[in-house]
Amino acid sequence: MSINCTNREALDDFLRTNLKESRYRHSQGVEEMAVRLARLHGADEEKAAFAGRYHDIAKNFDTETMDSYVRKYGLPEKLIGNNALAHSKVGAEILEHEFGVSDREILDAVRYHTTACKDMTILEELIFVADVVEDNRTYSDLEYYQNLAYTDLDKACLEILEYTIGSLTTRGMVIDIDTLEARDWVLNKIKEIENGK
Ligand code: DGI
Ligand code: FE
Ligand code: FE
Repeated sequence: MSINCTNREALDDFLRTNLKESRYRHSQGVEEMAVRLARLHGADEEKAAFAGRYHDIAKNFDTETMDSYVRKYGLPEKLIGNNALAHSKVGAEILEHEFGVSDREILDAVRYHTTACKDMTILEELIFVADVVEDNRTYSDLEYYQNLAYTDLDKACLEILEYTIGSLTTRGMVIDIDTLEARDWVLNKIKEIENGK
C-alpha cells in the first residue's frame, strides 16, 4: 500500500524549506520513533512514518502566515495568534488540501498531535507520544518515557498528558478541551483494561 499524495517530492521540498534545521531533525526523529512504536503496538508502519515525518510541517510559520492559514481554512478563532495550538491543525489542512493527502487517520494524527483528544486510534496516540519521546529530545527523564512508550503506550500517553496539564496550569495557560478530554479518556481506558484482567 502506498499513501495518497499528489506530489511527494514537492511535499518534501516544502518540509525542508519551511522547517529550521533542528525542527527538521526532530521530524526525522519522530518518524523513526513512530515506526518503532507502530511495530511494537501493532499499527501501520507506513502511516506512522508519514504522519511522524510531516506532523510539524507548519511549526515554523511566523504568526502572520499561521493566522492567514487559520482564516483560509476556516479554523476556530481561538487559534489566531496561538502558533502552539494552530500548527497541528494548519499542518493537517496543508497536507490534505495542498498535497492531496486523503488518509483520515494520518490527517487526524497530525491534527491532534499537540493536544491529543478522546477516542484516539493507536496511530494518533503513538504520534502524540513519539513527538515527546523521540531520540533528539534532551530532557532528563527521556529514557524513562521512552521505555514506558515501548511497554505501555496508554500509560505513556497518560503521563505525558498529566505533565502537560500540570505545566500549563503552573504557567497560567489555557488548557485545551481536547487535552482534558484526552486525559479522561486514556485514564478510563487504562482502568477498563486493568479491570478486564
Ligand atoms: O511542536 P512540538 O514542539 O514538537 O510539540 P507540540 O506540537 O506538542 O507543541 C508543544 C506546545 O504546545 C507547548 O508549547 C505546549 C503547547 N500545548 C500543548 N497542549 C496545550 C498547549 N498549549 C495550550 N495553550 N493548551 C494545551 O492544551
Ligand atoms: Fe508540534
Ligand atoms: Fe513535534
